Amino acid sequence: MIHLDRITLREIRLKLREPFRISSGVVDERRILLLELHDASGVREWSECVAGDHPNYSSETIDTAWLAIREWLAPRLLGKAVSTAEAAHDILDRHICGHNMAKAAVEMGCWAVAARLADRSLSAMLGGLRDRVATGISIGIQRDPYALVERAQRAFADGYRKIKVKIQPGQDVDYVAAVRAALPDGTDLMADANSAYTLADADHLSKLDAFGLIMIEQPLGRDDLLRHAELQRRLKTPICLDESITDVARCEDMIALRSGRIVNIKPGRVGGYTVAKQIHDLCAQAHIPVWCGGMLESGVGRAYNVALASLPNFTLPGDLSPSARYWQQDVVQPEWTMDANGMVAVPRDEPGIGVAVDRERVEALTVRSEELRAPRS
Ligand code: OSB
Ligand code: MG
Repeated sequence: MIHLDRITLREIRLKLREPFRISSGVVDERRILLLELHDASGVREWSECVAGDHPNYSSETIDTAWLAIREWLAPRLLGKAVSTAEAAHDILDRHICGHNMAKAAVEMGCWAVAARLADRSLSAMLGGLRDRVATGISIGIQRDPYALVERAQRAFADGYRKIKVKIQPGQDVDYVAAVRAALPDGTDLMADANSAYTLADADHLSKLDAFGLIMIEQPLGRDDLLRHAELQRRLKTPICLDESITDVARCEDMIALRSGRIVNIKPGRVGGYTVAKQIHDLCAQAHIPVWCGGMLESGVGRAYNVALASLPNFTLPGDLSPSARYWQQDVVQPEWTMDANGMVAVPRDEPGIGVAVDRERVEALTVRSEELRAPRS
């Protein structure tokens, strides 16, 4: 039984080592919402809400998530006994539209609390099998192709097993061509457009077919499954959907319409682990490979992504870079590291999320906090 009696919300600010630019905006300091869930048994665990500062990736932001958790989500669980984290998902989801990242932060925290109560790792709790996961890097849009090549070559030398470059109109074909020419043959390379194109760009996008990309991620609009299907008919390169896949039904639609051939699963985007696992299982049945995306998480959110990526159908490297790629210093110990073969170890021998949060550092970085408790009855 999970029986939460308190949830602490905190906003911390963490400066990225370099600004991260995608087609819809740039981040140089991450505003991060951390949750600490307190179970009546005395067990505590941390979780992270992946929403950003601005509604450019989805409609959510850290501020809408804070409101949703305080006003609608936390009150549904606080003071109540819930049998499993899946049951917590159903309680959070019922008659509340959207707010997936807010729901996910609470629901995934319940998974970690349940894992602690069972003295198991998050990975084991989910049914993960791998003890190491393959890691890719997501490189933001750079000033010019030379800067991108330099960045990609450095990533290749670091051992990353997949290199993803962000693109947008005007910074696409030349950039990808330069990177492809600079990397050894056979390097797994892909591009992510974050919805920057329309179907009118199909001929232009088909120029990317010349570079043997393993996929192009989310070229068109979030709600554009039909147009993605049309674009996929016109491209050799497999389309991978990210923003579009917000629940199991959207993934079924993608498969039925042939809007894409690969899925990026971000647990935050789909409301947590329960749905992430369902999408994983659906894709496994349909022979659709999946990989775990990232949202520039701190070491707390990264723990949840690494555990998810240990499930069997995560057959492609995830956007799971080590702590040092993002931050001067992470908020967890040990920090997340990657070996020279681009693998990150899954902490399968540790209960719960598998890393310790540096509480003093979190305190020092906190700009606001709020305690949520069960309403007195
Ligand atoms: O589209 O995958 C994306 C970061 C913020 C918003 C959207 C995306 C990303 C990334 C970052 O690509 C991946 C990472 O966390 O390393
Ligand atoms: Mg993406």
